[in-house]
Amino acid sequence: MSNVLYEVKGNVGILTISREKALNALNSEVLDDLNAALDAVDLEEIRCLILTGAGQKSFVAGADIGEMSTLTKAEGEAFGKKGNDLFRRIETFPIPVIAAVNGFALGGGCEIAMSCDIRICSDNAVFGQPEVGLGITPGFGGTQRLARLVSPGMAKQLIYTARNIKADEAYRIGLVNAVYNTEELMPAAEKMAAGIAKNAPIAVRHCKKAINDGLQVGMDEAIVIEEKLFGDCFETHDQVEGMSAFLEKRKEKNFINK
Ligand code: DAK
Repeated sequence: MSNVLYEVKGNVGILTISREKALNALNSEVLDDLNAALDAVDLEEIRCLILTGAGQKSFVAGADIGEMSTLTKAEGEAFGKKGNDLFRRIETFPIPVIAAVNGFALGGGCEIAMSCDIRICSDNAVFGQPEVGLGITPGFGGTQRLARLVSPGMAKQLIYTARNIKADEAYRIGLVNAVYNTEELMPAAEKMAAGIAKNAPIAVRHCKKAINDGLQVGMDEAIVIEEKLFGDCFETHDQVEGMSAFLEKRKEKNFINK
């Protein structure tokens, strides 16, 4: 049985990591199931994804410590690559991915949340990179993404001390965009996703690509990336539709993802 549930609501897909007995910890099977779930996303229809964890206690409590405990060097590298490939796939997935963090987001859990475009969380969420306390480094991109998302100094403090932080501190340092009561988290995620899904899909995808790719290079090169993607929009139906709606003072827009 799959450890990942996939539900579609309108143009929004909801991926739920469902391994509640281990607080949704990521073992190889969960990583495979997440990959398979992403394969199943119909990019013609789905315009935004939400990633969350089953239950009200944990988003993802990390990579599976039981599975990792007996790995050889070669197996450790292979496990790291499997996770990194998946997380990079989420990060570069053509449509936005919102992490709805509903509890523990530790180690690999914090790392998978950071590979998403946007993070929001419940007020019982706990974030941290506890790896050095286990004798390892973060292995699914934590050293890189945390330093880019918050600040190098704050990332170093959190990673070196292995200290967990609560939702309010995660909000204060900019790791999450907003904090909600547990019962308000998914409605808020769905509302945000629907707000994204109603916009011109190709334009939204191009924005994701422009931001992601632009952050990898200097400003002169970054601005050229933006120019090209901006230009591409003028070959789309949805650019004509969006601008016509404005000029005709029409509220309803018929974006067709073309
Ligand atoms: N792995 C496996 N099982 C886990 C788990 C995890 N990360 N976290 C929780 N569980 C399991 C527990 O073992 C327990 O199972 P049973 O004993 O019932 O069979 C069940 O979930 C419930 O957990 P607790 O009984 O511990 O629940 P509590 O409420 O008391 O505590 C907790 C919740 C989240 C504070 C605690 O479970 C905890 O500290 N969990 C571990 C958190 C953690 O350290 N996570 C980071 C893992 S390290 C790499 C690739 C990846 C990584 C590194 C390198 N390369 C290959 C280079 C990533 C590393 C990590 O993510």
